[in-house]
Amino acid sequence: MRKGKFITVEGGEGAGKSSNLTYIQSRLEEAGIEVLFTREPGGTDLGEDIRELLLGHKHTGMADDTELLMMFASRAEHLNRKIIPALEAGIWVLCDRFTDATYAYQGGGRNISFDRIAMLENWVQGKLRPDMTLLLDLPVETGLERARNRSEPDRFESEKIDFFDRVRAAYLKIAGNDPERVKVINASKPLDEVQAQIQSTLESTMLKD
Ligand code: Z5A
Repeated sequence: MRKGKFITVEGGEGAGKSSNLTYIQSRLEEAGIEVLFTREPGGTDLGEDIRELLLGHKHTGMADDTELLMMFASRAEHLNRKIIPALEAGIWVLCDRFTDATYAYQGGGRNISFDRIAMLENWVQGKLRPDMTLLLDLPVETGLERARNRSEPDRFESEKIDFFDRVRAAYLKIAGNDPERVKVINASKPLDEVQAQIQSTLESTMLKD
């Protein structure tokens, strides 16, 4: 039986997930909530090994289906070993990316059909879905510009701009289809304004009672 809440944070390149995840965790903890912070792909020892294979440049020509299945292999491990036990213990889970990223990157970016992804989602997750998802949205060019000032690009960051256009469009499509769960945050604003939007969204949803 689930008792904790499951919150995920999504967005394209340079959307500011890292900058805002710490902020979200602090707001939840200030409200007296025990939070497990984790990420995908990864989150477990095995998942982090899979992450290295997925993001590194060793397997640059990896088949799209291999990439998709490895995302879900990492997720199956993460759910069974970490996410579900935490939720059952009443701990809230705050996850940096989850299955919406698969729809956006493998679905939108790589053109794998949403139906095929949904089949794996149902298999691996059963009925489990995030209670709330914050989608940090911004124009692709702005995000890439921000990301360029950081570390060496990983395998995904090395994609061309039309790939990221499809990723963004897929995220916005998901949000349009599920507005109750997915809250779109305008991430092109300065950081303090982005965090104000996040705070007011948390207060009107997860921290309402
Ligand atoms: N992936 C996938 O394909 N399928 C899946 O199912 C899953 C994932 C789960 C790894 O994700 C990759 O896995 C990801 C998709 C794929 N593709 N890529 N790349 P990741 O989340 O680890 O990687 P990332 O997207 O590159 O996240 P990141 O490195 O953590 O970036 P970020 O969190 O979005 O940005 P940031 O580091 O917080 O900010 C970037 C810069 O902008 C930084 O200098 C900040 O100081 C600055 N910043 C942030 N906010 C602002 C504002 N508001 N104004 C100005 N500047 C700002």
